[in-house]
Amino acid sequence: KQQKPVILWFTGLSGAGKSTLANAVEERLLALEKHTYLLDGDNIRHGLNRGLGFTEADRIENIRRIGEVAKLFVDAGTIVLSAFISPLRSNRDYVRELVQEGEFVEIFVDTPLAVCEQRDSKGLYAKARRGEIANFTGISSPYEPPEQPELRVDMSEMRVEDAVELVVGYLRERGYV
Ligand code: GGZ
Repeated sequence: KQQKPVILWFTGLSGAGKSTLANAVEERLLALEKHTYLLDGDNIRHGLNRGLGFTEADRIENIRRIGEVAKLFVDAGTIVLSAFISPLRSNRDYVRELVQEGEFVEIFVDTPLAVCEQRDSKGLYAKARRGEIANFTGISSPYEPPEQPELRVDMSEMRVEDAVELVVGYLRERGYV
């Protein structure tokens, strides 16, 4: 049976838990024998998008290219998981328009800034506060929360396994898995 492709678009602040959740969802989907591909900073910002920084123009180009790549994977029948801050609403909506209705599922990883900053696993928020990193999302660069995401999860209130259940449950109800 042919698999129904979709882009699972995780958006949220640095340290919100996008990559953690996307990786855990991917593991679940692989266990269900689905074809998946995870796009994240490791394989995109260090490769295809090496050279792009964090100015507004560079972020827009970053997300535009990621959207085009995600669309290619959709054409190939894959479940694509994308984990980037993608702070601009218009930018996310642009990607949504690249694919068919129902092929873009926006998942707002809505962990509060205070929690992300408190955790600060990479020390980036501290650096941003000290002015050592310019244009840092949530500190010196905007984050526009989705108005009508298909799903919303706050990783400070929810265990990863429960968030995975929520995402996979959504996909199951709609026949993606
Ligand atoms: C935000 C930055 C910045 C600035 C470096 N602002 O927690 P991380 O480290 O691993 O995730 C962040 C990542 C964000 O890259 P994205 O491609 O997801 O951003 S966007 O969608 O806005 O294009 C963070 C690190 O890169 N990082 N400088 N100034 N995050």
